[in-house]
Amino acid sequence: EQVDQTYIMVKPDGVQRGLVGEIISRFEKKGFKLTGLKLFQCSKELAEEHYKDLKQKSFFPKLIDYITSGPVVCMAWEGVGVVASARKLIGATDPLQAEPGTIRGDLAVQTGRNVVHGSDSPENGKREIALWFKEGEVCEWTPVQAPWLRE
Ligand code: YYY
Ligand code: MG
Repeated sequence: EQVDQTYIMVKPDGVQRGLVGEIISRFEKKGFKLTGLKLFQCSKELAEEHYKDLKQKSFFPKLIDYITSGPVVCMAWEGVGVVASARKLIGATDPLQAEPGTIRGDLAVQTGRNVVHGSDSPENGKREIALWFKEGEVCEWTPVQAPWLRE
């Protein structure tokens, strides 16, 4: 099968609330491979580029203020089906609609403070990883557990 990459980001509220370890754990325990990880204070320009498809939305200025309000944790994750699976692990955009057991369903209460981002397509996964990580910041490696996760 096709191996995909997704960009996952703990938003500033997740960092401030001490949820970084908990959120990383969800993807780690599932069995996906971490290939990039850093704490990072992003610029307004980078936040606007990341969310460029939402530029016309009324909430866009508030969204940019939120994302730039403190450090975020940037992650690249790899695996078969990782993009769609990560979206399921994250849950619905509105945390009150997100199922219990999902990150947003368990850890958040409002759309404007929904603790985590996940790419919505393999194409956007690649685009967002290239946007948030510099050359050499993403590692290719083979976890020892690989043969115990997939036949
Ligand atoms: O992919 P996802 O994060 O679940 O939602 P998007 O529709 O891509 O919106 C990105 C981001 O924008 C969302 O996580 C919170 C914020 N937002 C908002 O503040 N108000 C809305 N009505 C919709 C989205
Ligand atoms: Mg989105």
